[in-house]
Amino acid sequence: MKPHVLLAPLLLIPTLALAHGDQGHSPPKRGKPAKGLVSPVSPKVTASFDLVRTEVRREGGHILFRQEVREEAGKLTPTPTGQLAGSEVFSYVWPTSIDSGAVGFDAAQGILAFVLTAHPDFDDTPLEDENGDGNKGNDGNLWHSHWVVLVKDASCPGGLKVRDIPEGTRPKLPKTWPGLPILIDSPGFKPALRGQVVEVRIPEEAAAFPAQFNYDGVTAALKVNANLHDPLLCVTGTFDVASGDLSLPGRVLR
Ligand SMILES: [Ca+2]
Ligand SMILES: [Ca+2]
Ligand SMILES: [Ca+2]
Repeated sequence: MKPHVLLAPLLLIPTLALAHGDQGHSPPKRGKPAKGLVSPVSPKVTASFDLVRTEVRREGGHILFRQEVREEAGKLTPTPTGQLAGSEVFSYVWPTSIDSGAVGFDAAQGILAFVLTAHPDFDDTPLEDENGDGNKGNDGNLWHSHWVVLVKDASCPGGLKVRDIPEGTRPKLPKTWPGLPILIDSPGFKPALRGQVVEVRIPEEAAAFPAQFNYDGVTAALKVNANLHDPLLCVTGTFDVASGDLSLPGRVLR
């Protein structure tokens, strides 16, 4: 069944870019320091992508990335198309002010985002067997984690893409880079999606996390280019944005 969802283009990308350039200097959101980003129920948004709370927290040697949605976290995944080209990806996204160098890419490559994705038409976790059947290449439909570097691209419907690796170049890549020609990492952190909650715990030592950073919460759809080249993976639109304006107002809680 084709999901009935509302997708909005990322019209406020300049704000996002500005927030990134000004990383670490935004004041905490007044009045809500202990709760992360609280966002309104959005009846027009599919319940499983309707963000009501987003937070990042330091907890017992881990960084907890957490989102609460209206209900049925993780329920909706893309309709399979049977091929990689033109296939869809659904995602829970935490864009951050963390430098791309912190997870093993070259420094200053764009907006580093922690992302959970599901996409039934391909597998990009060649080191992980998420469904436990002995085959590491057949479980892209199950929610799994990535780091991605997002940059602007006017040819994408949502105005953003996962940064491409131009042919003939050899950028710095994390050890768990899955081999796609884009700045994506498949670090294997196991997510939990149940009820209203989407969460992942990342060991502090798994990345060079700064003492403090900014974040936002986004639920979004992406699409693999029908021609399988640059831009390979476009953001096509958002379901919901925690801050409402992609200004990355979140501060890490403890
Ligand atoms: Ca909402
Ligand atoms: Ca896999
Ligand atoms: Ca498998």
